[in-house]
Amino acid sequence: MRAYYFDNLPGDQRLQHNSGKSADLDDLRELGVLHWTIPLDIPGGWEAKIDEVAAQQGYKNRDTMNVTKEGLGELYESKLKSFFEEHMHEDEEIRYILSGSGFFDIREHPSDEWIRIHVLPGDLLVLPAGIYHRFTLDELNQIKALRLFKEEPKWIPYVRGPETEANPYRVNYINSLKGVL
Ligand code: KMT
Ligand code: NI
Repeated sequence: MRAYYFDNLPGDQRLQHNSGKSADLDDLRELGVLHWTIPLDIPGGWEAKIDEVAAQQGYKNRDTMNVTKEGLGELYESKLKSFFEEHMHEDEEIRYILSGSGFFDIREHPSDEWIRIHVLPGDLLVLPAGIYHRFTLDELNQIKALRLFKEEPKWIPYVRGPETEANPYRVNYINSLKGVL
């Protein structure tokens, strides 16, 4: 995992867009974003380690998602488009990267700047409910991720707008940040 501020320049979303200003785990933690590195070749197996974190965090359900042309079929273009539209969820977005790579962009609050997180195999990333974010593949054009869920996934992306500002999960999120500032 490597994180930095997005350069906001137009051009292919799959390129790095590195402004040159880096972000670290503390910056992410202040935004409620959690990260663990669990190498795929860890002794005892990554599955056991994921089970441990899942038990501790209460992640009861999981599935695997393969974001490639083959994996998504006719949904490919529309899925990629909706992943990259700025949105929030009423649940955490929990991803363990099994192969490939990609970029999660998260909005810093209150600056509203994008922080770009490059995820690689072995990264476990948790975005809190209510955070504005988006996702894109990088130039490798493929990522396979384990998705973990606390409950049944209420997997609705709410595109940022006046309604999301009033969404109770968004309001809770913003209030939780005030507690740590
Ligand atoms: C999402 O919801 O944005 C995704 O699942 C992105 C692909 S998983 C790395
Ligand atoms: Ni999302």
